Amino acid sequence: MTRVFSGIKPTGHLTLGNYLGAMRQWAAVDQHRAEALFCIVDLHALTVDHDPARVRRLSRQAATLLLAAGLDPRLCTVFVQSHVDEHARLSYLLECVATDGEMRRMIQYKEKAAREQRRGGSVRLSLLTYPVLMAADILAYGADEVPVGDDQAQHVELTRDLAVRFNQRYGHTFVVPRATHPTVAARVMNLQDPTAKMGKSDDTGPGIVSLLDEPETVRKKVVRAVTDSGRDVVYDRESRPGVANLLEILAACSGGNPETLGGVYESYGALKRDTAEAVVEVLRPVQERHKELCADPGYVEGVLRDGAERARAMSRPTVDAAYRAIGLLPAG
Ligand code: AQP
Repeated sequence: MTRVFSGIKPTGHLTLGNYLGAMRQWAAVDQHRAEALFCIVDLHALTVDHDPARVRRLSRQAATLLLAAGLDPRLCTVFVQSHVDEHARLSYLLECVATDGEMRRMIQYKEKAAREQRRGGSVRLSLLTYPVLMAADILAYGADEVPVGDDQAQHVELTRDLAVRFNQRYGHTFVVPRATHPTVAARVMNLQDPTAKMGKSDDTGPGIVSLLDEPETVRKKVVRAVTDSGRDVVYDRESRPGVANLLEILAACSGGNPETLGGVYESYGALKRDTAEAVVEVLRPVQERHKELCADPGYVEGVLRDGAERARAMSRPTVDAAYRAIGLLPAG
C-alpha cells in the first residue's frame, strides 16, 4: 500500500491556505487511499523566534483542527513530531549527507532568514538545517508520497536527493518519495498582497484568513482583498494576481474551475461576495467540529498518544537500519 507523510508547523493559526492546499486533500483523499501519517512538526516551529507557551498552545490547536478537518485516527496516524525521537536521530545522519551549499540555496531559507534579519533578530542554525529535518520526517517512514502545497516542492526535491545519495553511498535504506500537489489552490495567496503566499506566521494580517475566523471577519477580509486595476473579471495569474487568487479560492471552495468562473462575473464586488460566502461555508463544518473537540481535550490527547506509539513503531526499523548502514556500532 502507498505510504503518505505530511506535516504542519505550529507557527501560527492555521490558514485557509493550509486547509485548501493541504489538509482538505489529506482528509478527503489521502487517508482513504493510502497508509497515511500526518504530523504536527513542532520542532520546525523552533527554527524562528518563538514563545514556548504559544508553540505548545498552537500544537494542541493544530492537532484539534486536523481532526476537525476530517482526519480520522482509525484511518490514519496523527502525531506530534517531538514525541517521536526518530526524527531528530535521523536528521543528524542526513546532515552528514547534505551540503552547506544545498541548504543555502533553499528559497524558503533565504526568505525566512531575510525576514528574521529585517525584524532585528538573528538567524538560527536550525533554520538553515530545517530541510534536513523535514527530509528525516519523510524518510523515517519510508513514505512514497508527500502531499504538500507547491511552496514545499523544493524541500521534497532535496529529500529525494538526500535519499538517493544515502542509498548510493551506504546501501539501499530509504524509499525515494515524491511530492503531490492539489490541482487547485496549491498556492493560496495573501489577500492584501497577492504576489505573496498566505502564510500563517503573519496571522494577524487582514490578508490572512484563519480557519477559526468568525464568518463576519472572513467576509470583511475577502471583501477588502486587493484586486487589480482592470475592471473585467478574467483569470490571469501574471497580470491579474488579485482576481486570480479570488477565482482560485472560489473554485477550490465551490468545486468550479477558475477560468470558467472568470467568465461568469461582471464585477469584482460580486466575485468577492460569492468568494466570501463560499469560504464561510467551507469553514463552517470545520469550526463546528473544532468546537466539539475542544470540549473533549482528553480525546485529542489520546489520539496523539496512540499516534506517537504507532509512529515510533513505524519509523524505528528504518532509522536503525540507517545507523547501521552509515557505520555506527550497534548498541548491542
Ligand atoms: N498559502 C498556501 N497555499 C497552499 N498551501 C499552503 N500550505 C501552507 N500555506 C499554503 C501548505 O500547508 C501545509 C503545511 O504548511 P506548513 O505548516 O508546513 O508551513 P508552511 O508551508 O511554511 O506554511 P506557512 O503557513 O507559510 O507557515 P509559516 O508562515 O510559518 O512559514 C504544507 O503542505 C504547505 O505546502
